[in-house]
Amino acid sequence: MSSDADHHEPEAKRAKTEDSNNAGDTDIHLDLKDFAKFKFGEVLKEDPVRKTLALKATVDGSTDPAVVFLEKSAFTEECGKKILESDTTLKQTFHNDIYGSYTGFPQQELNGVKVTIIHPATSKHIAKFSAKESIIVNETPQLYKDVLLEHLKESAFNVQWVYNILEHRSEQERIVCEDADPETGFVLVPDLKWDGESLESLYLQALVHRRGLRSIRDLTADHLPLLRNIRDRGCEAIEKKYGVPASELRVYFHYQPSYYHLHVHFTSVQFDAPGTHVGKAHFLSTVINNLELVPDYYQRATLTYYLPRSDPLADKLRRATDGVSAE
Ligand code: M7G
Repeated sequence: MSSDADHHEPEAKRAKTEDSNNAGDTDIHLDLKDFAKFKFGEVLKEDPVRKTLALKATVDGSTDPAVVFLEKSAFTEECGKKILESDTTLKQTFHNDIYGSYTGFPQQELNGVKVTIIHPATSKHIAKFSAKESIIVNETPQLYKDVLLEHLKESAFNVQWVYNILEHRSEQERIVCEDADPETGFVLVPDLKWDGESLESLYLQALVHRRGLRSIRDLTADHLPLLRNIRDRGCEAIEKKYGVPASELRVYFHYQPSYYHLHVHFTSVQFDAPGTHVGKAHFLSTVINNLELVPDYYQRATLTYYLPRSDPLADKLRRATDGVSAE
Protein backbone atom coordinates (compact mmCIF):
# COMPACT_ATOMS: atom_id res chain seq x y z
CA MET A 1 0.00 0.00 0.00
CA SER A 2 1.35 3.43 -0.83
CA SER A 3 1.59 6.18 1.74
CA ASP A 4 -0.55 9.31 1.93
CA ALA A 5 2.40 11.31 0.64
CA ASP A 6 2.56 9.24 -2.56
CA HIS A 7 -1.04 9.87 -3.36
CA HIS A 8 -1.57 13.49 -2.41
CA GLU A 9 -0.83 15.44 -5.53
CA PRO A 10 -0.21 19.16 -4.89
CA GLU A 11 -2.74 21.35 -6.73
CA ALA A 12 -0.09 23.08 -8.83
CA LYS A 13 1.05 19.71 -10.15
CA ARG A 14 -2.39 18.53 -11.20
CA ALA A 15 -2.24 18.54 -14.98
CA LYS A 16 -5.25 18.88 -17.26
CA THR A 17 -5.41 15.67 -19.27
CA GLU A 18 -8.09 14.09 -21.43
CA ASP A 19 -9.40 12.25 -18.40
CA SER A 20 -8.97 14.97 -15.83
CA ASN A 21 -10.64 18.02 -17.34
CA ASN A 22 -11.66 20.76 -15.01
CA ALA A 23 -13.82 23.76 -15.68
CA GLY A 24 -10.88 26.20 -15.81
CA ASP A 25 -11.70 29.53 -17.45
CA THR A 26 -14.48 28.16 -19.67
CA ASP A 27 -16.85 27.48 -16.77
CA ILE A 28 -20.29 27.38 -18.44
CA HIS A 29 -21.96 27.03 -15.06
CA LEU A 30 -21.34 30.69 -14.27
CA ASP A 31 -24.73 32.30 -14.82
CA LEU A 32 -26.22 29.45 -16.90
CA LYS A 33 -29.99 30.09 -17.09
CA ASP A 34 -31.15 28.03 -20.08
CA PHE A 35 -30.04 25.61 -22.80
CA ALA A 36 -29.72 28.25 -25.55
CA LYS A 37 -26.05 27.37 -26.15
CA PHE A 38 -26.67 23.61 -26.17
CA LYS A 39 -27.39 21.33 -29.11
CA PHE A 40 -28.63 17.78 -28.80
CA GLY A 41 -25.98 15.23 -29.82
CA GLU A 42 -27.13 11.73 -28.93
CA VAL A 43 -28.84 9.70 -26.23
CA LEU A 44 -26.25 7.97 -24.05
CA LYS A 45 -28.67 6.09 -21.85
CA GLU A 46 -32.38 6.05 -21.06
CA ASP A 47 -33.85 4.47 -17.99
CA PRO A 48 -37.66 4.44 -17.96
CA VAL A 49 -37.76 2.88 -14.48
CA ARG A 50 -35.67 5.61 -12.85
CA LYS A 51 -37.14 8.15 -15.31
CA THR A 52 -33.73 9.41 -16.37
CA LEU A 53 -32.16 10.32 -19.68
CA ALA A 54 -28.44 10.92 -20.25
CA LEU A 55 -27.62 13.03 -23.31
CA LYS A 56 -24.46 14.06 -25.05
CA ALA A 57 -24.63 17.65 -26.27
CA THR A 58 -22.46 20.23 -27.95
CA VAL A 59 -22.05 23.71 -26.51
CA ASP A 60 -21.62 26.84 -28.65
CA GLY A 61 -18.10 28.19 -28.42
CA SER A 62 -16.64 24.97 -26.99
CA THR A 63 -14.94 22.05 -28.65
CA ASP A 64 -15.66 19.84 -25.62
CA PRO A 65 -18.94 17.96 -25.33
CA ALA A 66 -21.33 18.15 -22.38
CA VAL A 67 -23.20 15.40 -20.61
CA VAL A 68 -26.73 16.46 -19.66
CA PHE A 69 -28.45 14.13 -17.21
CA LEU A 70 -32.21 14.62 -16.83
CA GLU A 71 -34.21 13.10 -14.02
CA LYS A 72 -37.89 13.52 -13.22
CA SER A 73 -38.00 14.66 -9.60
CA ALA A 74 -39.62 12.50 -6.94
CA PHE A 75 -42.96 13.63 -5.52
CA THR A 76 -43.16 14.94 -1.97
CA GLU A 77 -46.27 15.23 0.21
CA GLU A 78 -46.12 19.01 -0.17
CA CYS A 79 -45.91 18.67 -3.95
CA GLY A 80 -48.88 16.23 -4.04
CA LYS A 81 -50.94 18.65 -1.97
CA LYS A 82 -50.14 21.56 -4.31
CA ILE A 83 -50.86 19.52 -7.44
CA LEU A 84 -54.34 18.78 -6.10
CA GLU A 85 -55.10 22.13 -4.57
CA SER A 86 -53.54 24.58 -7.04
CA ASP A 87 -53.95 25.25 -10.69
CA THR A 88 -53.33 21.90 -12.42
CA THR A 89 -54.78 21.38 -15.91
CA LEU A 90 -56.05 17.87 -16.74
CA LYS A 91 -56.29 16.43 -20.23
CA GLN A 92 -58.38 13.29 -20.41
CA THR A 93 -57.03 10.32 -22.35
CA PHE A 94 -60.14 8.17 -21.77
CA HIS A 95 -62.65 7.17 -19.14
CA ASN A 96 -64.49 3.94 -18.58
CA ASP A 97 -67.07 3.49 -15.83
CA ILE A 98 -65.39 4.66 -12.59
CA TYR A 99 -61.87 4.79 -14.15
CA GLY A 100 -60.34 7.84 -15.78
CA SER A 101 -56.89 8.35 -17.31
CA TYR A 102 -55.41 11.86 -17.65
CA THR A 103 -52.22 13.73 -18.34
CA GLY A 104 -51.79 16.41 -15.69
CA PHE A 105 -50.00 19.71 -16.23
CA PRO A 106 -49.14 21.11 -12.80
CA GLN A 107 -47.88 24.65 -12.29
CA GLN A 108 -44.34 25.32 -13.44
CA GLU A 109 -42.68 25.22 -10.02
CA LEU A 110 -44.13 21.74 -9.38
CA ASN A 111 -42.88 20.48 -12.71
CA GLY A 112 -39.12 20.68 -12.13
CA VAL A 113 -36.75 18.26 -13.77
CA LYS A 114 -33.44 17.62 -11.98
CA VAL A 115 -30.67 18.51 -14.41
CA THR A 116 -27.00 17.63 -13.96
CA ILE A 117 -24.61 19.13 -16.50
CA ILE A 118 -21.00 18.07 -16.86
CA HIS A 119 -18.89 20.32 -19.08
CA PRO A 120 -16.26 19.86 -20.33
CA ALA A 121 -17.09 16.14 -20.27
CA THR A 122 -14.22 13.71 -20.84
CA SER A 123 -14.44 10.37 -22.64
CA LYS A 124 -14.59 8.77 -19.19
CA HIS A 125 -17.67 10.82 -18.28
CA ILE A 126 -19.31 9.83 -21.57
CA ALA A 127 -18.52 6.17 -20.86
CA LYS A 128 -19.85 6.45 -17.27
CA PHE A 129 -23.21 7.78 -18.46
CA SER A 130 -23.57 5.44 -21.46
CA ALA A 131 -25.62 2.26 -21.67
CA LYS A 132 -23.43 -0.72 -20.95
CA GLU A 133 -23.24 -4.38 -20.12
CA SER A 134 -21.33 -5.48 -17.05
CA ILE A 135 -18.84 -8.21 -16.21
CA ILE A 136 -17.82 -9.62 -12.83
CA VAL A 137 -14.24 -9.22 -11.62
CA ASN A 138 -12.52 -11.10 -8.79
CA GLU A 139 -9.77 -8.70 -7.78
CA THR A 140 -7.00 -10.37 -5.78
CA PRO A 141 -4.47 -8.24 -3.82
CA GLN A 142 -1.94 -9.07 -6.55
CA LEU A 143 -4.27 -7.84 -9.30
CA TYR A 144 -4.91 -4.70 -7.30
CA LYS A 145 -1.18 -4.06 -7.08
CA ASP A 146 -0.30 -4.97 -10.65
CA VAL A 147 -3.31 -3.68 -12.57
CA LEU A 148 -5.49 -1.36 -10.50
CA LEU A 149 -2.79 0.88 -9.09
CA GLU A 150 -1.22 1.28 -12.51
CA HIS A 151 -4.61 1.97 -14.08
CA LEU A 152 -5.43 4.65 -11.48
CA LYS A 153 -2.16 6.46 -12.17
CA GLU A 154 -3.15 6.71 -15.84
CA SER A 155 -6.84 7.40 -15.76
CA ALA A 156 -8.57 8.20 -12.48
CA PHE A 157 -11.30 10.87 -12.56
CA ASN A 158 -10.15 14.26 -11.35
CA VAL A 159 -11.22 14.87 -7.72
CA GLN A 160 -10.94 18.65 -7.83
CA TRP A 161 -14.63 18.92 -6.91
CA VAL A 162 -13.85 17.03 -3.67
CA TYR A 163 -11.02 19.42 -2.76
CA ASN A 164 -13.34 22.35 -3.55
CA ILE A 165 -15.79 21.06 -0.94
CA LEU A 166 -13.12 20.24 1.65
CA GLU A 167 -11.52 23.66 1.20
CA HIS A 168 -14.88 25.49 1.25
CA ARG A 169 -14.58 26.77 -2.30
CA SER A 170 -17.81 25.10 -3.48
CA GLU A 171 -21.07 23.92 -1.89
CA GLN A 172 -20.14 25.64 1.38
CA GLU A 173 -23.74 26.54 2.17
CA ARG A 174 -24.79 22.89 1.65
CA ILE A 175 -22.51 21.43 4.35
CA VAL A 176 -24.62 19.48 6.84
CA CYS A 177 -21.81 18.67 9.27
CA GLU A 178 -18.05 19.09 9.40
CA ASP A 179 -15.36 17.74 11.67
CA ALA A 180 -12.13 19.55 10.72
CA ASP A 181 -9.74 17.06 12.35
CA PRO A 182 -7.10 16.21 9.71
CA GLU A 183 -6.98 12.52 10.73
CA THR A 184 -10.54 11.66 11.73
CA GLY A 185 -12.50 14.57 10.25
CA PHE A 186 -14.90 14.73 7.29
CA VAL A 187 -17.43 16.93 5.54
CA LEU A 188 -21.00 15.68 5.11
CA VAL A 189 -22.88 17.16 2.12
CA PRO A 190 -25.97 16.29 0.06
CA ASP A 191 -24.94 14.21 -2.93
CA LEU A 192 -25.11 15.59 -6.45
CA LYS A 193 -27.76 12.94 -7.16
CA TRP A 194 -30.18 14.27 -4.51
CA ASP A 195 -32.54 17.21 -4.92
CA GLY A 196 -32.09 17.84 -1.17
CA GLU A 197 -35.83 17.71 -0.56
CA SER A 198 -37.49 14.34 -0.84
CA LEU A 199 -36.57 12.40 2.31
CA GLU A 200 -37.54 9.15 0.57
CA SER A 201 -34.59 9.62 -1.79
CA LEU A 202 -32.23 11.09 0.82
CA TYR A 203 -28.63 10.84 -0.37
CA LEU A 204 -25.63 12.43 1.34
CA GLN A 205 -21.96 11.66 1.36
CA ALA A 206 -19.11 12.10 3.82
CA LEU A 207 -15.79 13.14 2.26
CA VAL A 208 -12.77 12.50 4.50
CA HIS A 209 -10.42 15.40 5.17
CA ARG A 210 -7.43 13.09 5.13
CA ARG A 211 -5.76 12.92 1.72
CA GLY A 212 -4.30 9.78 0.20
CA LEU A 213 -7.02 7.28 1.06
CA ARG A 214 -8.29 6.17 -2.33
CA SER A 215 -10.79 3.45 -1.50
CA ILE A 216 -11.52 0.67 0.98
CA ARG A 217 -8.37 -1.08 -0.35
CA ASP A 218 -6.27 1.51 1.53
CA LEU A 219 -8.06 1.02 4.87
CA THR A 220 -6.43 -0.70 7.86
CA ALA A 221 -7.30 -0.92 11.56
CA ASP A 222 -5.44 2.41 11.96
CA HIS A 223 -8.38 4.08 10.25
CA LEU A 224 -11.01 2.72 12.65
CA PRO A 225 -11.27 6.02 14.60
CA LEU A 226 -11.99 7.81 11.29
CA LEU A 227 -14.59 5.27 10.22
CA ARG A 228 -16.35 5.17 13.60
CA ASN A 229 -16.40 8.97 13.66
CA ILE A 230 -18.06 9.11 10.21
CA ARG A 231 -20.61 6.49 11.27
CA ASP A 232 -21.49 8.13 14.59
CA ARG A 233 -21.33 11.82 13.74
CA GLY A 234 -22.69 11.39 10.22
CA CYS A 235 -25.79 9.52 11.41
CA GLU A 236 -26.28 11.95 14.30
CA ALA A 237 -26.15 14.97 11.95
CA ILE A 238 -28.63 13.40 9.52
CA GLU A 239 -31.08 12.58 12.30
CA LYS A 240 -30.78 16.11 13.66
CA LYS A 241 -31.26 17.85 10.30
CA TYR A 242 -33.65 15.53 8.46
CA GLY A 243 -35.22 13.48 11.27
CA VAL A 244 -34.11 10.20 9.64
CA PRO A 245 -32.71 7.82 12.29
CA ALA A 246 -29.61 5.64 11.83
CA SER A 247 -31.90 2.59 11.61
CA GLU A 248 -33.23 3.95 8.29
CA LEU A 249 -29.89 4.78 6.75
CA ARG A 250 -27.86 2.64 4.39
CA VAL A 251 -24.24 3.70 4.98
CA TYR A 252 -21.69 2.27 2.55
CA PHE A 253 -18.65 2.55 0.32
CA HIS A 254 -18.50 1.78 -3.37
CA TYR A 255 -15.87 -0.55 -4.72
CA GLN A 256 -14.88 0.34 -7.36
CA PRO A 257 -15.81 3.97 -6.76
CA SER A 258 -15.75 6.52 -9.58
CA TYR A 259 -13.72 9.01 -7.50
CA TYR A 260 -10.66 7.81 -5.61
CA HIS A 261 -10.83 10.07 -2.58
CA LEU A 262 -12.34 8.09 0.28
CA HIS A 263 -16.02 8.89 0.79
CA VAL A 264 -19.02 7.23 2.40
CA HIS A 265 -22.54 7.18 0.93
CA PHE A 266 -25.56 7.72 3.23
CA THR A 267 -28.89 6.89 1.57
CA SER A 268 -32.40 6.29 2.84
CA VAL A 269 -33.14 2.60 3.14
CA GLN A 270 -36.52 3.37 1.54
CA PHE A 271 -34.69 4.42 -1.62
CA ASP A 272 -33.29 2.00 -4.17
CA ALA A 273 -30.32 4.29 -4.86
CA PRO A 274 -28.09 3.54 -7.84
CA GLY A 275 -25.05 1.49 -6.79
CA THR A 276 -26.51 -0.28 -3.75
CA HIS A 277 -26.25 -3.74 -5.27
CA VAL A 278 -24.00 -6.57 -4.25
CA GLY A 279 -20.82 -6.19 -6.30
CA LYS A 280 -20.65 -2.43 -5.68
CA ALA A 281 -21.75 -1.46 -2.14
CA HIS A 282 -19.87 -2.36 1.08
CA PHE A 283 -21.61 -1.45 4.33
CA LEU A 284 -19.50 0.86 6.52
CA SER A 285 -20.46 -1.33 9.50
CA THR A 286 -19.12 -4.44 7.75
CA VAL A 287 -15.90 -2.64 6.78
CA ILE A 288 -15.44 -1.58 10.44
CA ASN A 289 -16.14 -5.10 11.62
CA ASN A 290 -13.75 -6.69 9.11
CA LEU A 291 -10.97 -4.33 10.23
CA GLU A 292 -11.68 -5.06 13.91
CA LEU A 293 -11.28 -8.77 13.20
CA VAL A 294 -8.40 -8.57 10.70
CA PRO A 295 -6.43 -5.29 10.75
CA ASP A 296 -5.16 -5.68 7.15
CA TYR A 297 -8.32 -7.31 5.78
CA TYR A 298 -8.55 -5.05 2.73
CA GLN A 299 -4.95 -5.66 1.73
CA ARG A 300 -5.53 -9.44 1.90
CA ALA A 301 -9.05 -9.88 0.57
CA THR A 302 -10.16 -10.75 -2.93
CA LEU A 303 -12.85 -8.20 -3.75
CA THR A 304 -15.55 -9.07 -6.25
CA TYR A 305 -17.32 -6.37 -8.22
CA TYR A 306 -18.94 -5.57 -11.53
CA LEU A 307 -17.50 -3.31 -14.18
CA PRO A 308 -18.85 -2.06 -17.50
CA ARG A 309 -17.60 -4.43 -20.19
CA SER A 310 -16.38 -1.40 -22.18
CA ASP A 311 -14.33 -0.01 -19.26
CA PRO A 312 -10.62 -0.02 -20.23
CA LEU A 313 -9.94 -1.44 -16.76
CA ALA A 314 -12.00 -4.54 -17.62
CA ASP A 315 -9.78 -5.09 -20.60
CA LYS A 316 -6.58 -4.73 -18.59
CA LEU A 317 -7.87 -7.14 -15.94
CA ARG A 318 -8.92 -9.62 -18.60
CA ARG A 319 -5.48 -9.57 -20.08
CA ALA A 320 -3.78 -9.96 -16.69
CA THR A 321 -5.87 -12.90 -15.53
CA ASP A 322 -8.59 -15.37 -16.37
CA GLY A 323 -10.46 -14.32 -13.17
CA VAL A 324 -12.95 -12.38 -15.33
CA SER A 325 -16.12 -14.11 -16.41
CA ALA A 326 -19.35 -13.01 -18.10
CA GLU A 327 -22.09 -11.95 -15.63
P1 M7G B 1 -18.58 7.11 -6.30
O1 M7G B 1 -18.88 5.83 -5.62
O2 M7G B 1 -17.13 7.51 -6.42
O3 M7G B 1 -19.14 7.18 -7.76
O4 M7G B 1 -19.37 8.21 -5.55
P2 M7G B 1 -20.55 6.89 -8.41
O5 M7G B 1 -21.51 6.53 -7.34
O6 M7G B 1 -20.87 8.21 -9.11
O7 M7G B 1 -20.26 5.80 -9.39
C1 M7G B 1 -19.17 9.58 -5.78
C2 M7G B 1 -20.41 10.30 -5.36
O8 M7G B 1 -20.14 11.69 -5.46
C3 M7G B 1 -21.60 10.02 -6.27
O9 M7G B 1 -22.70 9.63 -5.48
C4 M7G B 1 -21.82 11.34 -7.00
O10 M7G B 1 -23.18 11.59 -7.27
C5 M7G B 1 -21.26 12.34 -6.03
N1 M7G B 1 -20.74 13.56 -6.66
C6 M7G B 1 -20.05 13.64 -7.81
N2 M7G B 1 -19.72 14.94 -8.04
C7 M7G B 1 -18.96 15.39 -9.20
C8 M7G B 1 -20.24 15.69 -7.03
C9 M7G B 1 -20.21 17.10 -6.72
O11 M7G B 1 -19.67 17.95 -7.42
N3 M7G B 1 -20.85 17.46 -5.55
C10 M7G B 1 -21.48 16.56 -4.73
N4 M7G B 1 -22.08 17.00 -3.65
N5 M7G B 1 -21.48 15.23 -5.02
C11 M7G B 1 -20.87 14.81 -6.15
